[in-house]
Amino acid sequence: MFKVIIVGAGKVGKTSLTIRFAEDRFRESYLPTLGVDFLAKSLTINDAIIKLQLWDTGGQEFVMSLLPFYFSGAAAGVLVYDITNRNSFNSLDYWLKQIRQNAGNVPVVLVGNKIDIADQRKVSSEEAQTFATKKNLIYLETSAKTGVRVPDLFEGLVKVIMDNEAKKVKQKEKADKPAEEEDEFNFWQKA
Ligand SMILES: Nc1nc2c(ncn2[C@@H]2O[C@H](COP(=O)(O)OP(=O)(O)OP(=O)(O)O)[C@@H](O)[C@H]2O)c(=O)[nH]1
Ligand SMILES: [Mg+2]
Repeated sequence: MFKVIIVGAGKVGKTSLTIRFAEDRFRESYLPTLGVDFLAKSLTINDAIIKLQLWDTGGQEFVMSLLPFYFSGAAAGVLVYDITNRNSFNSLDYWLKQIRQNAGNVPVVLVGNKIDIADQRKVSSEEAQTFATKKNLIYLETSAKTGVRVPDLFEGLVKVIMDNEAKKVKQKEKADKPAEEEDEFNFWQKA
């Protein structure tokens, strides 16, 4: 089971993406998340059953101060902005910093949501992709309303988590080995 934090400014569609993925439905009315909501969903990838525990956090300013505590222990982050809302894109640095400070160097997927209303777009795909590349994030655009690319988002996320976990195991193996070699090196230096 992997903990995933869903983060970003208020009203960008974090809850909507989570509900679309977990229950395949959509709500037009806006109900701000006051803290954190939890949803779990299992996925089958390469015959393995992976359970994602989704921590859907509230993005409104008065909720923000409570959040960092909830970020620790996450295996990955989903950083959401609204392609029709420039401010939500401008606040990405703030949110990324919160993730890095409290969850560490976990894989993060940047999501530009609401592409069903791309006629009101305020942030180009190119600009978002450039930001993502610079910050070492994966970028994709979704609509929680129509459901477009929502399965891709979470399936991709699981793959990224699995790759990262495998990398961690490898790094640990590597870290264990040079320690012995280092001892040997010190021994010869001393001698
Ligand atoms: N057109 C469109 N509207 C969306 C989409 N996703 C969410 N919305 C609407 O945007 C509003 C905010 O959605 P939420 O999912 O509650 O946003 P949130 O990021 O969870 O907001 P906070 O909990 O306050 O941080 C709601 O009215 C949704 O119906 C989308 O893909 N397209
Ligand atoms: Mg919400």
